[in-house]
Amino acid sequence: MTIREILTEPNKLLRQVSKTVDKVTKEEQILMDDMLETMYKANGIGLAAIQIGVPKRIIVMDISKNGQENNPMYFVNPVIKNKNKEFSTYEEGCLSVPNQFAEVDRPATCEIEYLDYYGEKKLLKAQGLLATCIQHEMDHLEGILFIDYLSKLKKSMIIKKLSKSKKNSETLVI
Ligand code: GNR
Ligand code: NI
Repeated sequence: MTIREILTEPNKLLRQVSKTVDKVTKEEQILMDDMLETMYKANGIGLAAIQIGVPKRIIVMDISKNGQENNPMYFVNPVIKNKNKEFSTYEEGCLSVPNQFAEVDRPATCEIEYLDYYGEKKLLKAQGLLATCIQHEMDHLEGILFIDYLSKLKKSMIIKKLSKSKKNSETLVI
């Protein structure tokens, strides 16, 4: 397994719409293994393939608590079948928007149809953090980041901060 670099905003690749996977092959399984390892290393609870620069409709997640046994979840070509009319609010973060957090409203529950690690069709009924996280990840497949739901001012402040810290880290390398 390989740890891959996580792309951070601003980066045009993160705005790309990811492509449907024809078939879950060994190649996709290796990608999912790498994504999971990369996500664990970064202390994240979810990761979409585009965050490591691969525009495929693939997501990995693990929302198990620290100290609990790992519970990796794999989603290929996920589709939302049902969304609650009621919303709930979570403070979200994103590995591609480092160190920035903000409250986002999303449907409180949802049902997702997807292919699992072995290419088998599954249905997941999600609520709570699971529902929030899968919706956050599915946004990545459309090139959407959580900061897109914030006011223009908040969003531009965050992008400005991230651009600055990117510039600074470049300077350190030189
Ligand atoms: O690690 C993550 N935590 C998180 C917290 C609240 C809502 C969504 C998330 S997903 C995020 C990892 C990530 O960026 N996935 O794309
Ligand atoms: Ni994210």
